[in-house]
Amino acid sequence: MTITITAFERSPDGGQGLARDTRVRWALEEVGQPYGVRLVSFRAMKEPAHMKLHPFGQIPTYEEGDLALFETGAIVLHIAGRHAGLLPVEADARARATAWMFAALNTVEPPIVERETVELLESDKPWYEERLPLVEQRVRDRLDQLSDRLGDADWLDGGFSAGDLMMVSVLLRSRASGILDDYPNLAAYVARGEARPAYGRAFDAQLAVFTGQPPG
Ligand SMILES: N[C@@H](CCC(=O)N[C@@H](CS)C(=O)NCC(=O)O)C(=O)O
Repeated sequence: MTITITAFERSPDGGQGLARDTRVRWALEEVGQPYGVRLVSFRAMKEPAHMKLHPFGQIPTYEEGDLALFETGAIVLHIAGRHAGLLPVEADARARATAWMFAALNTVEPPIVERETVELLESDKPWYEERLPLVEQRVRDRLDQLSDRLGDADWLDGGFSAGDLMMVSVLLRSRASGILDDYPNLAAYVARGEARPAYGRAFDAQLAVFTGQPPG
């Protein structure tokens, strides 16, 4: 069955892998599933045809036959459930890997996105100077805990899983702030994720949208 995802026609990060379609591309590359991409403009994302697929007018979406999905957690979980390679077979290990997916999206990503939002949208506000360190501390609190848990392991729970795919994707969003550099084991963990050939293919494909050049 053909898989089609949506992605930004012009990603605000210049195709540096931060738009969330990268996670979906990465998951599809890990399990060896080909996919097509429909590019959408910011205007088209808020028009009825796209809103029918995504109630919040965002990317990415995922279509496969009659199935249409939104939310990267649901999409990656769906891919990981259908194809071998992203979730352990053993039931308890599978449940733990799934827990790490949720931890990435519900516990680690929110403070990272909150900090980004303050930096991008509130820098001209009178509260900015006071607020930024507060939200930055919330990111550090989570990274302290995650760093302690990861220790010197390669991945969060045994072998690489969808939990790591999601956690690495989320941590990548904090790299531009410089915060990740203060956590050498997390920076190395992210680098291990980026070194995976599947990640490289996903990154190149997303960058190619921006540059207009075929993936190298
Ligand atoms: N929780 C959603 C977040 C989706 C999201 O924020 N997408 C961004 C791109 S990375 C977007 O479409 N932003 C444009 C907008 O919200 O108008 C997910 O994980 O899929």
